[in-house]
Amino acid sequence: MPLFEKAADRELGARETDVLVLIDPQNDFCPGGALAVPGGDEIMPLLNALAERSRHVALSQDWHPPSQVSFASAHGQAPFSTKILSYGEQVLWPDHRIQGTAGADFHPDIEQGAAKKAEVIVRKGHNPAVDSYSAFYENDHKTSTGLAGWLRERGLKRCIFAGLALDFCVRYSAEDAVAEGFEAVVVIDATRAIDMAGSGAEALKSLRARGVLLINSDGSEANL
Ligand code: VGL
Ligand code: ZN
Repeated sequence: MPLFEKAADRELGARETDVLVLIDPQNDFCPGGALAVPGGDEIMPLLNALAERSRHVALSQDWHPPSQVSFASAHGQAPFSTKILSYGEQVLWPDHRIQGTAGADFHPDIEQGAAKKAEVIVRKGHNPAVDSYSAFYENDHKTSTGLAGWLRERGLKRCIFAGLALDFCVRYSAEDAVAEGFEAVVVIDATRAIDMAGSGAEALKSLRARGVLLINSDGSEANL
């Protein structure tokens, strides 16, 4: 079966019920930042281009207090190690995206572009005791950010995800979108992965298994 049954799928974001959800396009995830994702800065112009052609735009912003349970510094452990916390296994990260700091700001391209069009900005990870990868739920998989309700009340049905990082916040956002009954698409060339311990490949496998459509920004099948 062809990937694109409808020509409209090549116009991702153009439908009245589509929403482009740009995940965490912030300074700390770009080269030179506290938790730099390789090539993270390269996708910003593409995120803006997607925003321009999208009917609705939402942004998420990783927004941590100065001390957060996901920070390695809070546990005296090495960054990128893991720890079992009350809500499950958590990767421990370098301190990043602290509220009100330059690292937590959107990348300057986004400030000048997609952020101006965004109808909503969802901040997440502000609970000191629970991290939040997904833009829908904290990592306890119970505490809602309110995004699903916002989307429903606005009558939006298809979430098109791009941003950082593919294997953490983009992945879990897309998976939660499906769990909440939305259609979910990930625009692969508009993401970059952290790719620790095989997390990139695992994310793609899991996204596919949950029925998330993986495509490129030109509408072609993501060649993965
Ligand atoms: C993210 C790790 C920690 C992300 C945020 O945006 O993918 N990953 N905080
Ligand atoms: Zn974070």
